[in-house]
Amino acid sequence: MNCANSRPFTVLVEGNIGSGKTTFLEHFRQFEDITLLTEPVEEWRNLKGWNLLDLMYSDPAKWAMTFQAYVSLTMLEMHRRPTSTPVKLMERSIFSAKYCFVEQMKRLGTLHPAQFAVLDEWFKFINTEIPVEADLIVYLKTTPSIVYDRIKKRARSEEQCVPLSYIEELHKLHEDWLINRTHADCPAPVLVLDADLDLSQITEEYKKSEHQILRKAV
Ligand code: DCP
Repeated sequence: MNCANSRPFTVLVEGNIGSGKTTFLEHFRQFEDITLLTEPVEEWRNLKGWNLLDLMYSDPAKWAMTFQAYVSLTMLEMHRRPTSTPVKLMERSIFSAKYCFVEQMKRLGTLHPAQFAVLDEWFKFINTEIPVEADLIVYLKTTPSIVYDRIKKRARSEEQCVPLSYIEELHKLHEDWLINRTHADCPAPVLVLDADLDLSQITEEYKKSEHQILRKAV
């Protein structure tokens, strides 16, 4: 099906670090007529040979701004990427960058208020001037201690220094944004899934979202 003239039904997949966003997207690879845009972590790990993710975790005060500026650019590129399918599934968004990660870094003081102000102006400009479409947010809700264990197990080298408290605060920011709705402009309705379940049970949970996501593709 070619949707060159109509915009795709756009789903943003959100949740804490290690909540299974990539696994969720992979579940939808079996279906036709759906574009999967996984998060560009590999681009963040290799920008002209520089590992920005590693620099950010190694020296946050120095590199958080650079990292988030690049994340915003790569997320915006994904939001704006043309697709020929009627459904587009995206891992994360410019919104979680702003409401969760940049907010967290401001609160921790790793972003100087002046750096935060610059990023905030970028977000405001994007929000008002550049169309960023979202029709549904799938929130993979988790318990911080569970994702903390997963992060330790998957052993992505850059994340080994991340403490449980960081994951707990990020969890609260996701909850504030997607459940408590503390920001006026939540961009789409939110479908909450239990992402604490382990791999043997999670497929059944993912299936609960198929109807809402695929309704435009079938
Ligand atoms: N990150 C960040 N700021 C952002 C987005 C991500 O600091 N705006 C960091 C947090 C992680 C890494 O990038 O160290 C990737 O985090 P994600 O939660 O986006 O992706 P995961 O790979 O953890 O997703 P999942 O395990 O749910 O598939």
